[in-house]
Amino acid sequence: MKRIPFLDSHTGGEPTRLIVALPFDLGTGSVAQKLSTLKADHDDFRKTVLNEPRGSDVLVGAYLVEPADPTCQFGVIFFNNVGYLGMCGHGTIGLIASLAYLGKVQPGIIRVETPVGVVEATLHFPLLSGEGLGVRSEYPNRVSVRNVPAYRHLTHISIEVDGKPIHGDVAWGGNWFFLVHDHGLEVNMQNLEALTDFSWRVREQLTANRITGANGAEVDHIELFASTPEADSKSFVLCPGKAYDRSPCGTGTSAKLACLYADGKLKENQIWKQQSVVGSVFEGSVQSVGGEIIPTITGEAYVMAEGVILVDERDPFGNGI
Ligand code: PYC
Repeated sequence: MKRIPFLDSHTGGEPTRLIVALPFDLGTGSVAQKLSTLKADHDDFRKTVLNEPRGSDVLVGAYLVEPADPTCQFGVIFFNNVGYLGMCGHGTIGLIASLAYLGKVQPGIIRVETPVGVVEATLHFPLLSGEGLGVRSEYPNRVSVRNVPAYRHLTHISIEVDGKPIHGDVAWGGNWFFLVHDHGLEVNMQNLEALTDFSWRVREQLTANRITGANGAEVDHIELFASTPEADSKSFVLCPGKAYDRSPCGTGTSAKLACLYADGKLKENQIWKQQSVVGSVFEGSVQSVGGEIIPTITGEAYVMAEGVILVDERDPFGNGI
């Protein structure tokens, strides 16, 4: 029987399953090189950790790995039910809150190497809870993530879905996104099936029309926006494995902020509140540094389960379905 400890958290409703100690060696290269080794030699482990019957399509995984960049304390590789992510905003917030729960980090700045670059997390000092009673929360869980540079790659691209034209921008926020406003759908929990179905067809149209990110990269996240009285914008984000993001999506919000800044609709350091379809909110802002747009996303994560994955060698579905 193989035993693999894990820690689950959620960030605005979106789960992150953290594996602190991988049961195999990934060598000494960069985190991007470690990701190549994972893809080539250990993809079964991703399915073991995340896929049914043990996991579900909604789970996002995080492997804690050694960074190669000497300025970083940690490296991380995020993954989902169908593959790997470049970066993950909700996942980084979940990672840092989980490390705080484990006593591995203190409030302050924590640099993390990802396959697409270094991100800088700030673990905030815990808020006083209990209205002036002076009771400190158990572990700090509010985290700001200064992401990799975000940018808009293509503007106002027209595609047809169900015979109707819609428009969107292709933007990078650590993953590739297609951001749509004129979809005509209500963004709420009662409409999840229609939102999922529509977003999937948008993705198929992007593929059919060869609309890609830089260097032919697949645009595998679809973001539909709507207005809300509770934030600056509300969004539905469809992830590559057809699960929707319960959080406002950190990399998706980063892509959105880059587009807003490019359109002159967001100033440097102006706070933008992005709400998810489940109602959770991230705060975001951008800074322009040397011609690059650097988004920062803030949110809270809560640890919610710790346990041990058991892999029984006799189990035909022990490594996932
Ligand atoms: O928060 O960046 C994010 C994210 C990507 C996929 C799911 N969540």
